[in-house]
Formats: sequence, structure tokens, C-alpha cells
Amino acid sequence: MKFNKVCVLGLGYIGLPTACEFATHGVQVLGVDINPAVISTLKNGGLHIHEPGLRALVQTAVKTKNLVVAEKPEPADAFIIAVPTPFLETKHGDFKGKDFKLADMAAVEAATTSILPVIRRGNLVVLESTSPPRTSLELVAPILERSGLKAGVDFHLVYSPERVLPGQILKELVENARVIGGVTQASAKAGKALYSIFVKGDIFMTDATTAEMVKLMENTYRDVNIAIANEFTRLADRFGVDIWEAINLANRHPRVKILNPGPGVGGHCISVDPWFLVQGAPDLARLIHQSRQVNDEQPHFVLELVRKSLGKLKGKTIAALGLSYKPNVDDLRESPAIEVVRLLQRTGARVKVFEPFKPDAVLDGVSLFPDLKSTLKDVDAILLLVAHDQLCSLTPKRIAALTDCRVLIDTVNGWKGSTWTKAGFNLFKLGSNS
Ligand code: SAJ
Repeated sequence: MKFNKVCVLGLGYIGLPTACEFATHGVQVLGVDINPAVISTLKNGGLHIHEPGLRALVQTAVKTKNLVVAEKPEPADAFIIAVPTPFLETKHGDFKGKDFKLADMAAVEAATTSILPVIRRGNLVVLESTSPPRTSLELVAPILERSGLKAGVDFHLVYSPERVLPGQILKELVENARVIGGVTQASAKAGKALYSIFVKGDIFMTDATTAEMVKLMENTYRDVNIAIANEFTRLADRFGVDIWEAINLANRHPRVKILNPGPGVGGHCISVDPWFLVQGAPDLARLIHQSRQVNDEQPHFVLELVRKSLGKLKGKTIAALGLSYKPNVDDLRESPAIEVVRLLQRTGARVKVFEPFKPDAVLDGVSLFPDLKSTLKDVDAILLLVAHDQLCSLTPKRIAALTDCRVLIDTVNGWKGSTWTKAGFNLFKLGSNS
């Protein structure tokens, strides 16, 4: 198959870099986003998301004149759907009285439907969005077949999950192995031909449902492993053990690799995707469901730690450092740090927030401060919620120059105890204060 023109639907963290890769490899690309603000930002040479190296890649793609952006798709040889699949609001009591979440497929449905007027015989349609098993066969194919064309016969349809790590998207997009699941073998081959244009990693072909399941298994595996680390932290707290030392020692075993505990699991992937398996088979996905709940409860343990460190919280002022869902990114989606801030506010504490990657973020009821100096002024405690490099590298000297506060609470093992205690700070750490 020849791909002269590719239409990428959804210009977020996945769609935009993917569109740029095709454009810089000589393919004409139409990048589509239904958000007019995204389109106008890109048309004016701006960028609506932060990802290392992305600005330069977009500029290079624009220079080639191969990348054009618009609000609606046009006829093309291939269509790539890279829109978000968040979950719907928590439903209480849907499964044995426990919280239960369902995939919100509205964006996938809308993007697929928007291709209908322009799809032609011989096209390739790729779904990249993380989706519940059987989405390609039971949601995407039926929508596209309203065109009168048949999936796997008149047009190719594949599911190919993105697997890139925010913070390293550009490198991983090109170098990671890629799984291509076709509704037929011919579809998988067409998908492989498309991604071979820029992917340097191995490309594996399979069927569409296996590819959907593979993606969910990867993120669920990580979620379950973080849940055990978080549960170990609670046990360490109960038994008077420093979890960081214990994990370090356990990980010296050749077949043990315990992940890092922290304030919880966020982002639009790992905190969401396991639900897609739970919703499909709640009777079977018990460990997965439990792990989700363990990770979702973690902000409450941070609240307890703050209580232990400060006593009664009503009327206290706390500087919260970091708000994104993980270190060195600006993405606030599903961030456990936000949940911690909200829990603290509910106790009557005042929370001053500094997020160096998004200092001007606007969040309902949350006061963001533009810099460290204004954040740390007149506070009772400094709470480290995200291990951003620039926050972990703060020194006692620098903090002492900005504030009189000497109470530090570290939820991410970002600050080394002895460095701070020697300088007269009182450091409380998640998992090491029995
Ligand atoms: N986290 C911990 N402890 C750890 C590691 C992570 O608490 O030891 C937390 C992070 O702070 C964050 C959350 O988990 O809140 C998720 O972060 P992450 O770095 O594990 O993953 P994501 O969500 O940024 O990206 C994941 C990746 N999947 C896997 O590593 C299996 C990535 O490859 C996927 O492409 C991405 O999900 C996605 O888009 O699905």
C-alpha cells in the first residue's frame, strides 16, 4: 500500500508527535482536532502541550510543508484515530457495592463517525486510543460500515496501541516495538507498511482484539505492581520499617523489582486502563480491581502523614510542591497530587500550590502561585508531591533563604533525610515515619 496522505485525528500527546513523524518522513499529513483553540494555537506556531523536543519536531514538520491542521478530516489513504478514552464519572455500587468506572468511548465514536463522509475503498483506518477489548470489531467497524464498505474487505482496519512514556514520547514513538492488530491479516500488513515509514523498533502483527488486550495488560501490570508497593508502604508504617530502605534491599534479589510507592497513580493511562478490563469481566478481574482501589486510596495516606506531621490541620497553611501526575511533565490529568490538595482543603487547611511545569494552571478552588518564593511565604509545612528534578534538587540553603518554615513532608522520596535534618529541618517521609 502507498501512503501519500495520512489523516491523524486527535492532536494531543500521541496524535501530534505521530503526525509530525509522518510529515518529516515525506508523507502529506492532515492533523485534525475538534478543539478550535488547538488548531489556532498550532496555526500560529504555538504548542498546547509540553513534551521534551516536541516544539522542535513540530517546527521541522511545519517547515516541510507536509503538515496541515484543520478541524475536519479530508479524504486520505490512511486515518489514525488518537483521541482520549477517559472514564465516565465514578458509579457507586455497580459491582458488589464498590466503586466502578466505565470507559467513555464518546471521543472514539465521534472521531470514527467523522471519517464516514470521506472514507474510500482501499483506505486503512487505525485506532490507537486505548480501548476495551473488542472495540475495533464491535464499535469502530460497525460505524465505518455505515459507509456501505466492509471492514477487512473494502478497507483495512487495525488496532495499534501507542506505548510511549510521557516525558520520552519522541524517542519511544520511533524506537519502541509496535503491535499491529488487524481485523484481517491483510489489514495487519497494511498497518505494518504504514508504521514502517518511521518506526525503527520491531513491528509485530496480530489480530485486533489481541492488540487491544496487550495494551491493557501492559498498563494493568504496572498498576498492580505500583499497588503492591503502596500496600507495602502501609505495612511498613504499621511495623515501624523504613519502606525505602526495605525496597532497596528487596530489590537486590535478582528476580525482585518493586516499584516506587508515592501519593497515588495518576495520568490518563495507568489510572484508567485497568478499568477497561474490570468493566468487561468484573467477576474475573478481582486483583486488578483491588489494585485500582489501593492506588486510588493512596492520597488518604498522604493526608494521614500530613496530620501526623502537623497535628490539627484546620487553619494551617501548607505549601504543596508539584501538581502534575508524575515527575517532569505538565500533565495534570487524574493527578493524585490534586486529590491530596483537595483532601487537605477539606480539613480546613489553606494550600498554596506551585507547579513549575504549569505555573499558570487554572483549577477550580486551587490557588496556584507563580514561583517558589511566593509559595513558601508564611507556611506551616512544605509538602513535596511530585519528584520533579527541579524540586528534588532544592537544597536546605535555598529553602532557608525563602522561608522560615522548617517542616518538610516528602511523599516521593525526593529529599535525602540526613541532608535536611543536619540543616535543622524536620523531615517527614511517606513510608518512613512509624
Ligand atoms: N508511579 C508510581 N510508582 C512508580 C511508577 C509510577 O507511583 O514506580 C505513578 C506515577 O507517578 C504516575 C503513574 O504511576 O502517577 C503512571 O506513571 P508511569 O510513568 O508509570 O506511566 P504513564 O501513565 O506516564 O505511561 C504509561 C506507560 N505504560 C507502561 O509503562 C506499561 C507508557 O508506556 C504508556 O504508553 C502510557 O502509560 C499510555 O499512554 O498508556
